[in-house]
Amino acid sequence: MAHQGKYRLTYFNAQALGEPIRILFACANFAFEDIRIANEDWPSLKSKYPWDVLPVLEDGEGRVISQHLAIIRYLATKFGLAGKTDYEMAKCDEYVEAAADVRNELLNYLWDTDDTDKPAALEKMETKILPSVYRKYMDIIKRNESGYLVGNGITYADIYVVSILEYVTKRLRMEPKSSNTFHDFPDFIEYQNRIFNYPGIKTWIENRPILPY
Ligand SMILES: N[C@@H](CCC(=O)N[C@@H](CS)C(=O)NCC(=O)O)C(=O)O
Repeated sequence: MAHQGKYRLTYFNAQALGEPIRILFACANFAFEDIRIANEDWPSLKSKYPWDVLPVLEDGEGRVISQHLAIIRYLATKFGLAGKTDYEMAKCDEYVEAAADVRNELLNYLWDTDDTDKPAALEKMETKILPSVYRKYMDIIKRNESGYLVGNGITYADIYVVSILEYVTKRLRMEPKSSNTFHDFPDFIEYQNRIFNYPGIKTWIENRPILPY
């Protein structure tokens, strides 16, 4: 493996958009440098990155990739975890984009400065959006029979979906008015635990920093 240990992933000391990429490295048993920028250092560093945002991947050969979905797709393709056929690759993308949509809903909620909208938006996340996506992902997994979203083994779609939804639920749980009703999805939790116990991933999950989200 030509680039073993040469990749540098730069993100903040948070799970959020960095964690699916870190878990992907762990799943592929591929060493990487896990750089975490302190929030107070960010303003002076921001302009050094291609789009002024993190995460950013450096490949050890002077090449830099920004945008978290570009990074995770690039690595998943390299690691053979992006689907085996064109169709499987497209389905991985589909399931990943659907989870990214849920994160966008979270951001819409968090960034909404109109306090009168907030309770309804939080309720919508907890009682409509999350239950609906959990159900849809579980239906897909049941139909697929392999226990994974796409094909007959783990792909980056499984990793991205469980990691991003973990982040979204952890972040919502921090809201004082969270009802936490969205945690009653044992099928999804069982699937998430199965992915988190996958060889390579299990060691990462057991040793990763404990962070609020
Ligand atoms: N479209 C980008 C968004 C990345 C993004 O919003 N990163 C946030 C952290 S989650 C960031 O860098 N925030 C610092 C800033 O905007 O100054 C991606 O998908 O990677």
